[in-house]
Amino acid sequence: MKKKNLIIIISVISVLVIVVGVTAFLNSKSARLKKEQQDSACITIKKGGEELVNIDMEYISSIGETDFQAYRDTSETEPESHQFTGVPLIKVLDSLEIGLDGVEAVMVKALDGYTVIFDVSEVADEENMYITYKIDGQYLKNKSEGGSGPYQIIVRNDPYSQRWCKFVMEIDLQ
Ligand SMILES: Nc1nc2c(c(=O)[nH]1)N[C@H]1C(S)=C(S)[C@@H](COP(=O)(O)O)O[C@H]1N2
Ligand SMILES: [Mo]
Repeated sequence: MKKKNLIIIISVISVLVIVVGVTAFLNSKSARLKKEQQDSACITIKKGGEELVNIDMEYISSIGETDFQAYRDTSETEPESHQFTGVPLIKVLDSLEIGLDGVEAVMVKALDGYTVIFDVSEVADEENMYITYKIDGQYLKNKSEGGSGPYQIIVRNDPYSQRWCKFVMEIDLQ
């Protein structure tokens, strides 16, 4: 082989190796950033409008996550069965030692201003209302990524999923 050809081949291979390396580096960086974003996503718990505590994904999942099945119905899709992962809201409140004495309603507020009011009896039912963060084993994406997360309140007894509050930021006991 001519020396010139060899130089060309080596140059091409070097460029490819660099491109692959840089891409892998950028991907791992964005995956790490994404994981950090996910981990630091918080929900504020309030009582009568006053902030009690801020909880993150690590705390919520440590309470004891469960998988459950529910039918998701959106404006664009027919009802479909999915497996969700989350923690019953009542368990989160119990673990924070936040009692429901004197509480009548629970107001859930989202990033986009959407607000859903639940009767306290809906919250007390452990198999009904969940703070959810995974669908079919994948973390719920943020609003900006076209998802319904990082947290979504899922109410299994609501067959139309209208009250499944997406992008949950705040839960206020009233
Ligand atoms: N934060 C938030 N949650 C929401 C909504 C919304 O606009 N914002 N829409 C509700 C309605 S009306 C329905 S039908 C379901 C599914 O809405 P989608 O079709 O917009 O996903 O989410 C519910 N939860
Ligand atoms: Mo809707």
